Amino acid sequence: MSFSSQSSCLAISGGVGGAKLALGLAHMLEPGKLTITGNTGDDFVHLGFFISPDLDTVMYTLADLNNKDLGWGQEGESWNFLDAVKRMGGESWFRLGDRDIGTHVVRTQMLAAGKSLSEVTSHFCKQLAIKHRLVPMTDDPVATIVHTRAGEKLAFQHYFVRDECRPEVTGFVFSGIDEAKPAPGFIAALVDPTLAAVIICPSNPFVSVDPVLKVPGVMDALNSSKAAVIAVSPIVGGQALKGPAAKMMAELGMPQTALAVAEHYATQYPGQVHGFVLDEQDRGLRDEVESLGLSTIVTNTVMVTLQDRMDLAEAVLDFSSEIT
Ligand code: FO1
Repeated sequence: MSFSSQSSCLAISGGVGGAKLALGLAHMLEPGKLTITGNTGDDFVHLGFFISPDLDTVMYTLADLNNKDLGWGQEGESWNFLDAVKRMGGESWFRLGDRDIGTHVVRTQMLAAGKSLSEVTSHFCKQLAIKHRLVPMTDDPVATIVHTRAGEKLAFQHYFVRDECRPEVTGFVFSGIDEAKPAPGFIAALVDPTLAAVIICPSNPFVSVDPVLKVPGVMDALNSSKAAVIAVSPIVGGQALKGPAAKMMAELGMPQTALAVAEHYATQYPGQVHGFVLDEQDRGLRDEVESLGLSTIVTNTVMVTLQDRMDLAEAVLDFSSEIT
């Protein structure tokens, strides 16, 4: 069954992996029918700039400005600012490209002038002629803190970029989440009566998806919705497609498998996630995932080309129509 043109879809995305599927969905759905909610737990202030890496990765991807080699930042970057900072003895571990800094300067100015992160993101999308809605999970400050075996509590970008994910993790805290409210565009998408599919993109379940789903009010809204909630595994053949998800799983004492990702969603959000998408390489896990109570499809989830992104988007949307 194919996804009805009257229905709407909400995608939940972290950075690079999530943005690939978000782009596929943007090619398959009319602008009014897709909202993409980005994780903001990775956001931080660095060198005086307010940086929102996951929103920017999705935004640059939708505008076809993304750096295809790095996965984050803009295509055709130069690094004069960073070199100058380094020369003056400043912090250069977080690589801010000259073009990318334009985004951070304007965002920082607009936030200081009293605009919300939602307003800034919507303004940027207009400037870049992005037709689909991209919204933060919240306009309130939420910061992912990584707890480590050595006892340190690291701000996310210190763990991820500065320390290159080396510290062994023991858990994650989303500081500020209890006081956070879903951003207006996020809640509007959740309560939209035409919402038929919520797609959890193949992003890191612990540090990209959990912060979004744990914003107070999100689970209640999902509970009241008739939409099919479908997660796409970011683990394929025992490896993370990008980033430290598999390493984190090992350190948290979990098997490094797509099945363990499905278990994570099934136990963290009982009854709330209805479907799971496995890659062809993990076909053998299908029965075990289904025994968790999740309907399952097996398809190619490794997105190399634009066609791969669109094919996966189509498969996931069709799957959502079958399980509602
Ligand atoms: N990731 C890196 O691995 N190294 C960097 O120097 C880096 C800089 C950077 C600058 C702007 C931006 O929007 C993202 C950037 N990222 C960098 C990516 C980012 O830290 C992560 O991909 C996400 O936070 C995880 O989704």
